[in-house]
Amino acid sequence: MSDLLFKSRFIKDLSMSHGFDDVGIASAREGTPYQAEFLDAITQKRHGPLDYLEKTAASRADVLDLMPTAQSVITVLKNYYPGDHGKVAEGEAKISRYAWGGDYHDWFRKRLRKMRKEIKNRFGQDIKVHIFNDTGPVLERGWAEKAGLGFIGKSSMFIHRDFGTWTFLGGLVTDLKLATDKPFAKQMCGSCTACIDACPTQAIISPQQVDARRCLTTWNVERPLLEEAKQDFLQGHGFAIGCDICQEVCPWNKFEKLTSEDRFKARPGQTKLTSEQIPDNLKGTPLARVGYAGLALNVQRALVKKY
Ligand code: B12
Ligand code: SF4
Ligand code: SF4
Repeated sequence: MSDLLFKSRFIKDLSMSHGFDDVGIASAREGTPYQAEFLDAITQKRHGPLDYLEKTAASRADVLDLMPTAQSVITVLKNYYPGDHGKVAEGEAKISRYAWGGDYHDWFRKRLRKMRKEIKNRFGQDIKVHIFNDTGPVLERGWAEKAGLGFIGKSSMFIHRDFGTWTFLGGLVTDLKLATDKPFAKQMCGSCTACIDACPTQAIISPQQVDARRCLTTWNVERPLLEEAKQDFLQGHGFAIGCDICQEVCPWNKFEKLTSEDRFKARPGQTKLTSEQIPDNLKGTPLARVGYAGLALNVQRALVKKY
């Protein structure tokens, strides 16, 4: 086995031993995937109120801006699918499945930090390793595609062959040179347009392009207290936190598998909300980010009757 292949094998085994469901490696030296598309989205202000995307655009658009000596981008993925909402009663608003259990950022951070330590112990303390999961300035879906893990669907969700769309992404940028995987070459939506047709706010403006100004998640997770969150077209869609509609209709989720991780499984009282039932303790859950004031507004807005 070549030296590069040996190192890659070590890192992949390490990832799986930490509980990730898949891992792939891409070269950091051959350009950042979807750089032009990302910059177009920013120029057109499709990020709306998510100003952090614009502030960190240089690094998102070019991983070498984040780490000039980077050689490899390792992407890990975790299936979080926790089940179905079941019957939704009058007065109940749904919570998106990503938020049914404990916060995923802590889960990823803990494992990625351990991996960083183990990589340095094995290959040298001077090796640079930058960990990322959601909040880092890295175009995670593009890197996952380049690492051969799957493809970006028309919904702009990253789709894994076995787990569909219900996955969290994260990984490591490093200056360690590694054997890379073949990028996933094919976009496998075919003629399907189910997500575009089902999106209640017409946020998927064309294949692979979500306008964050129209996506429910922007307003009911990231910016519930802003004046714009009151806009008419955002009301009455049944989700108080996030939105799963473009994923629920995706045929790639037909064979969804329940998550193997207890932390992401449904906790009592955390799959649906009513105005009277907002959990007492939000700590350590994705609901904490929204806060009590946001949650109360979101429930009301999700349940607005239009006609
Ligand atoms: C900002 C953000 C949001 C914003 C904006 C989303 C958006 N489309 O930009 C909002 C708040 C709306 C959001 C919503 C959700 N998000 Co979000 N979000 C992010 C974040 C932090 C940055 C994404 C980003 O860079 N957006 C900028 C746009 C331009 O990039 P993009 O949408 O990823 O588009 C890529 C491709 O589509 C492609 N592209 C763009 N235009 C075009 C055009 C053509 C022609 C082509 C071919 C390609 C192409 O290039 C882009 C760059 O790779 C990432 C984490 C990260 N660091 O990557 C999580 C992330 C993408 N989100 C995630 C999740 C789970 C969600 C939700 C499902 C949450 C929910 N249930 O409510 C929804 C899904 C909405 C949707 N259909 O995308 C996961 C996705 C996992 C997966 N399997 O895909 C991520 C990766 C977080 C994580 N670490 O797991 N999110
Ligand atoms: S998460 Fe909901 S609002 Fe956002 S693009 Fe998907 S279906 Fe549309
Ligand atoms: S619903 Fe259809 S078009 Fe949308 S991502 Fe899934 S397969 Fe692709």
